[in-house]
Amino acid sequence: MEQTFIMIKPDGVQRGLVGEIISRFEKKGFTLKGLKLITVDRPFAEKHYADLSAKPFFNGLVEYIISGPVVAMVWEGKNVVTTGRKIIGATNPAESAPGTIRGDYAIDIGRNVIHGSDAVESGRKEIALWFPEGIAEWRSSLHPWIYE
Ligand code: DAT
Ligand code: MG
Repeated sequence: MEQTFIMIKPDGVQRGLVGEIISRFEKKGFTLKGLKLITVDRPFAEKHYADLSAKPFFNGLVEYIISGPVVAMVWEGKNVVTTGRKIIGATNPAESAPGTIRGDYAIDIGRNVIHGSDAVESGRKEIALWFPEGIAEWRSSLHPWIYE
């Protein structure tokens, strides 16, 4: 089954949005396969955002991600990468639809509360980076009530 890496950024943790965000993925029917609160250092954050290293906002982005603990998660389910991005909303909260996490809880692009993998392959890479210890092996007993 498809997996994605979801991270609640330091602003989401500080603002007490952890429960609300987890709840949205849970209620949708996705399965939580990995979860930890972790503060990462600069080299780690630079690795996570390596694809953006040439961007003018890269340093500010890295500063933001290392500014406090984040909640790193792995979520699993059919089309979870694409659907997860829809639940999160557009990168710039000014353009995120109401009802999405960024649309409901964020204003500035540099404080947009949450990260989600943009493709299955980048998800695989991000899960390997953030969960080198591996993730839980379990299957929800709700499976037949969520999938036909
Ligand atoms: P996303 O997080 O929606 O996948 P991204 O991968 O393009 O977006 O960028 C990663 C983060 O970098 C994004 O969540 C916020 C920040 N960012 C992106 N574009 C930006 C910009 N033009 N100005 C400031 N920060 C930006
Ligand atoms: Mg991205």
